[in-house]
Amino acid sequence: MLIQRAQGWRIPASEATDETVFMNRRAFLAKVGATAVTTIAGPVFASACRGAVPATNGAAMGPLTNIQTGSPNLDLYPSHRNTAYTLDRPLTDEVVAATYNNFYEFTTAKEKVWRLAAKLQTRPWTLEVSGLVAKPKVFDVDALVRSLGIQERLYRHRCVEAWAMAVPWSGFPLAELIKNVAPTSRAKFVRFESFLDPGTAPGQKDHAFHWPYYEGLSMAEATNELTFLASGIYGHELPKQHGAPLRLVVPWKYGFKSIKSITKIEFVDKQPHTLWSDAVPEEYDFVANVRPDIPHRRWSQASERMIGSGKRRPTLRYNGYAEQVAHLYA
Ligand SMILES: Nc1nc2c(c(=O)[nH]1)N[C@H]1C(S)=C(S)[C@@H](COP(=O)(O)O)O[C@H]1N2
Ligand SMILES: [Mo]
Repeated sequence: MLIQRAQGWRIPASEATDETVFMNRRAFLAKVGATAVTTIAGPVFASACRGAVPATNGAAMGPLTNIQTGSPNLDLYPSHRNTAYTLDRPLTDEVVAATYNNFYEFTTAKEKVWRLAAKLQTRPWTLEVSGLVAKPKVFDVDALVRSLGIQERLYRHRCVEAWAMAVPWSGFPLAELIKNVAPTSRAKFVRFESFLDPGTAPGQKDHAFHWPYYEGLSMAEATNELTFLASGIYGHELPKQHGAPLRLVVPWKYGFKSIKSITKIEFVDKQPHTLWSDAVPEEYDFVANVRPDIPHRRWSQASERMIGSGKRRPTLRYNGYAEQVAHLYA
């Protein structure tokens, strides 16, 4: 029984059959609806959709507008772009990114996440920061975003399943939040936790995983310049399926490290457990750095497939961020 369950939920990690990315543009447009029209006509840059997406509520409006109403922060978007972070590839279509998601709390079916995630109420939302810190605090996420301010960064994203995208995130470095809570010298790792609400998130009834989703980084990783907390994408607040109101972005690691809809951040002295390492330890380790030379147990990691275009590219060591992070693993 247990083994069968395990095999069942391993299947979604296989990228063998994936229709979305092989669908032609016209068919894809028809499927996602008219909201796509303004932004799908080529590589989408945040500047091209400035002001185009209102914060309205609802799945009925489509994948791009699946954003919680009542934002006090609309004036913050779009934010200035930090040009230190450049890409070697076009940005992924916004609609493609918004309709091809991993968010196991809702479903393992990537194309269905955005509709199911519409139920999640992402405002008001509190983030509890605790553990080995001098100044623990429960933040209101909207107030936190306003007080730290936001910038835009273009990052590559590489899922362990070998699909990849390139998107403009809006947010702030995790290091800035960390400064605010003043970790003690005993803090060696950071543990992150997502929400728990099986009534809203049916995937949390699947006991193959221990909910809520939990992840972790070393302090050196957490304070690296690249490590980012995103409140927005494509020049507006995060649609719920991307992990509103606040999600981690760790671009040199496989995507599962980038935990969505964070409720708790805890500073600890020992390496924390993580959801994927606990569920399938032989396939997902704590460090999870993008490495073309280390195959997954069931597939090669030597190349990756860009969602939307379907273009295959060689996987880059540390997802192309060796300059910023290789020293952490020397
Ligand atoms: N809470 C939570 N965070 C999560 C996941 C998840 O299932 N639950 N999936 C991860 C994986 S495997 C990937 S690839 C990215 C996908 O982010 P995106 O849907 O915004 O592209 O989210 C990560 N964060
Ligand atoms: Mo992933």
